[in-house]
Amino acid sequence: MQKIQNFINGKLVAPVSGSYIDNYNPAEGKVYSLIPDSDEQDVKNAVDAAKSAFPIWSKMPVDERSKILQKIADLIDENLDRLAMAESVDNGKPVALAKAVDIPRSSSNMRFFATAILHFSSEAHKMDNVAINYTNREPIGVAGCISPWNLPLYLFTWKIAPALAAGNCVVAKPSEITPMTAYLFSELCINAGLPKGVLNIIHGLGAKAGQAIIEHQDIPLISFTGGTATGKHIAATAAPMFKKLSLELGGKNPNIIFADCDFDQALKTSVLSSFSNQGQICLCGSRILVERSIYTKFVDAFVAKVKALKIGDPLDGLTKIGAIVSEDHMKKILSYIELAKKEGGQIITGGKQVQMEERCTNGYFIEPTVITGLGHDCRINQEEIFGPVVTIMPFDKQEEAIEYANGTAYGLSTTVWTENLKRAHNIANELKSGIVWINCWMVRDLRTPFGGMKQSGVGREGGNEALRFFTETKNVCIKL
Ligand code: TXE
Repeated sequence: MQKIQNFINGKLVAPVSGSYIDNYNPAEGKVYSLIPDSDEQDVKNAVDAAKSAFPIWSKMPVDERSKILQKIADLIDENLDRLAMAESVDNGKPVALAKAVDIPRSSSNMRFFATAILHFSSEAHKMDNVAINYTNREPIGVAGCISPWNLPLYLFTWKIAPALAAGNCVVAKPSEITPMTAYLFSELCINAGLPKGVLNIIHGLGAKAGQAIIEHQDIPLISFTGGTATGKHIAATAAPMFKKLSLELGGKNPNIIFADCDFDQALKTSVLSSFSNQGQICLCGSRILVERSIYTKFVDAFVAKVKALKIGDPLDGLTKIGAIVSEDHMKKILSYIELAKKEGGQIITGGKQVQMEERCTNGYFIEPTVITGLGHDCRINQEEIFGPVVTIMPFDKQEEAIEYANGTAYGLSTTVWTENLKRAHNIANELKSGIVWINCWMVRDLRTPFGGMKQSGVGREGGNEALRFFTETKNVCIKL
């Protein structure tokens, strides 16, 4: 049985305790590798290594840092098939999706920040002939980066790339549910010549290894992506320690479809925004709001397309709906489907666990599920399910659609389908979400601010937002 290793001080090492946790292959429903059950001693060793490496890395000429990070991006590209396979086996997502999205975006993340740092500038402010001010943005020290299981390498690199590019060293912890690609990434870092201690990867449980990172006094900033409840817990630990925090949390994203939309585009993209990655993307549009005059037409056409989605072995190139990431998460999603029935919803397609055959007989599979007949205030339309489950509701007026869209504790993303440009601008202005897509979904420019309002998070990632998060700002004022 393969034993994944921690990456500390440039070496792949066993956990100090010598104990390991089972790592499941969700398509087969069985243990296929072991991951370190790391604790605070492993975290201490990682922080010590990062602190020793910081003077070298933070003072290294930025184009040298950039070259090493670009080399890592090149190695990700060269290992596309191996990394995509590993991601699919570990997470349950279709290998075609990992190959088309997860892994290419991981190398883009590295390459984007490796080059962005070369153009990262700051400001000067001249006070007539009295004084000149200039703003320094300096690397901070050891950054703690904690990432979730839904887009494992994609979100792992989305955090560590700007942290490293800005000159920090990193102690990172991927999710214990999907550790494999971060482990393979360690090997690429060694091959790329990343100096020892610059990046350290600790595997293990959130409440143990993760908590030890949050609590460590020599980690002054934390970048976290995960559930809202966990984000709240992390903030409660980190805030009294005056740590700088970036929290990318959950969502309950509305997908608003007006009668004047490009119907075929809205229909096609809504299937993707509902069920891509088995609906396990915080940006998925899980609440579909349709203008009443096209409601029946949309529901009928949408259900027909959903029924045609191939649920299958994630390693089959034709599979569109793969396995749910874990048995626990599958049970959570199924419990929400039962709740939907209790709340008076109609399951108009899907709603059940899929009994697969052959290799996947014991895997975790759920039919893509569409629910109608629910009000906007019920739990199903208020709580994040994070699976292949969407609701569809009609609306009559634009104001109603906006009220429903803004009517949850979350505010991550909204998608709007309309060919009326004036309406598009007006509704974008009214929506309480950090990201608004008009006539598209998941179109991503890495320079743009990424993140949510309300309980979807604190702060923004992406472009200069990320580089400013991972640097300390100092104003120097010199008398003329
Ligand atoms: O989160 P968890 P999950 C959200 C998504 C969903 C969730 C899915 O909407 O709600 O994340 O990820 C570690 N101290 N987003 O269920 O449990 C844990 O080990 C320190 C939003 O995995 O919060 C894992 O590595 N760490 C996002 C990580 O936190 C702790 C995009 C996340 O775990 C910890 C993607 C602790 N006490 C998913 N407890 C966005 N908005 O961009 C757990 N962890």
